[in-house]
Amino acid sequence: MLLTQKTSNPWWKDAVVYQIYPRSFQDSNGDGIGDLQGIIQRLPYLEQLGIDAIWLSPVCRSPQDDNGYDISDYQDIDPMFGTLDDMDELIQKAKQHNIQIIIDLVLNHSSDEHRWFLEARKSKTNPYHDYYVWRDGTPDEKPNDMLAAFGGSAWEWVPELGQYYFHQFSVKQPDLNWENPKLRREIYDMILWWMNRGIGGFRLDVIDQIAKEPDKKITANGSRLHEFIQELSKETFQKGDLITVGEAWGANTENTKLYSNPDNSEFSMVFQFEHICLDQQEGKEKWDLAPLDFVKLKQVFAKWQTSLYQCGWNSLFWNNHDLPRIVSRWGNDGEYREKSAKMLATLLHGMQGTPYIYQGEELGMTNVSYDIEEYRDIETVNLYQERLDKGYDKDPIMQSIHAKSRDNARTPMQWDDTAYAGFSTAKPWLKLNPNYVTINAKNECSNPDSIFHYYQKLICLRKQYPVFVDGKFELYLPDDPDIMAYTRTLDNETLLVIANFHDQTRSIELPFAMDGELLISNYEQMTEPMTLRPYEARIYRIVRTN
Ligand code: TEU
Ligand code: CA
Repeated sequence: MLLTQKTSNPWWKDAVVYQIYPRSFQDSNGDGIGDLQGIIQRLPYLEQLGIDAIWLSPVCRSPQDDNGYDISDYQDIDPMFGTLDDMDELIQKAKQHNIQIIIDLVLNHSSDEHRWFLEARKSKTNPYHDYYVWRDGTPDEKPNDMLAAFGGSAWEWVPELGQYYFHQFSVKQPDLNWENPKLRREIYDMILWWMNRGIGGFRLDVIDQIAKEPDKKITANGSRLHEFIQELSKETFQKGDLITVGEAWGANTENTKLYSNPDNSEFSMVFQFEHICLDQQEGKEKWDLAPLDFVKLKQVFAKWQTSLYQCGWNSLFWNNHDLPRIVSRWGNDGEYREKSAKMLATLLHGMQGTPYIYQGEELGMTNVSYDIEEYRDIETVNLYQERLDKGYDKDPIMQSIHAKSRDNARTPMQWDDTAYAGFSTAKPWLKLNPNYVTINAKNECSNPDSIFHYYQKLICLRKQYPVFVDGKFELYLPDDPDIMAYTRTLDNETLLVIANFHDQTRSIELPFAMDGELLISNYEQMTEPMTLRPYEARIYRIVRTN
């Protein structure tokens, strides 16, 4: 794979990416678990939507302690999902549908069943020992009080060695030691091997946590982070024409200028989560529910849009496999489900950056409220037990789980209204959202006014008008409690994006006339041009002709 010539804009700037959570997308062999052949079957659907790339959550060999984010072989496919031949077939067939495959690289940690770790824990002198992060100690004296994301201490005792290993996530996800150049080289060779198979890009799991310094209790943004990323990029990504996106909960607008430097020295872009964590208060957990602040949301979007203009690049997303469904979170998943889903899509796709659609978002799929027995996610299951042990009542715990559990995003894809929603012929690994009978792809594809067709149109607009890609962002009405309004301007062309975030009709006043060509709207006819109905959204295109 050779470096192709750089045009003014890399290909991923007007691309739209679709995230697939493989175990929940399409089952092809009747075991209730989605797989690679299932994805191949659905390529025509994705081509119809108009996306350019698929980000696949991990499909490599894994004990599935964290649904594949615990990899035991980076160069093989988990039998649950298929074989390497299926993967090669997916890469090739997707290309025939003009779709690139982006794979998920989990490089902060491996599975404790990875060959490296099995070796590493044999002895302190084993050549693989230093691939992981170890500290001496005694059974009752941990190196420090750091906690793991999925509950309990971040240190796990290995009696045979008289040492602890460090894990930021589950005990089955030991952290890799990026200080070790041999480990880094081994990772680069593995990435080059994937690039040779025709991969279109990589999503890098919790990449801001690879340069951890546990003795200083530093996880994200360690002092060697950008040095490691620049080496990684140089040794691998820069040898191809890829889209790369790092997951970085610790990203801010300053370090994202490094991460997404247009000189291509790190990644194409990162996922940052400031707009997601708006309700997160200092010292509180994500489970401690707090109200959402709309004015703050606008400020955060505006800050990122403005800060990265011409010196970095944004990713645009509302959803992923770790987050609740956006229509249930910021929209209205009852009466105004369809309107609010379209409104949220309009706001996001009107901004500058590369949009990501998470499977089912294009159908307006919603959160679920199950009993605890139905949940499968390690984080949810552990959280439930941890809070019970701490003396919380069951009701508030379940309220938090209903609002925030990662399984909200992971319920099987709703294809049609038949048994198991066309997802499988057998009982799915995670319970289907009962609303699949009405909310499903079959209905959406047959209705020209559907959320699906609205997304399709937004994707077309991005390809049609360069102002969607390059236009400069400006926010209006920053303090308005209901309306988000912004423009995007490129040369003599301006896009005006306006949306009513709430369920009351609102009149608006902008410092200029609202006219031009109406490119898209989620309501049929215009009423008063300066009035927005519940969750109404519009994009106008205004061209100055002087
Ligand atoms: O997630 C990173 C992460 O820190 C959180 O999103 C985490 O999932 C949790 O919700 C915090 O409350 C990435 C992956 O996206 C996630 O699925 C993995 O479980 C995690 O890394 C570990 O690999
Ligand atoms: Ca299957």
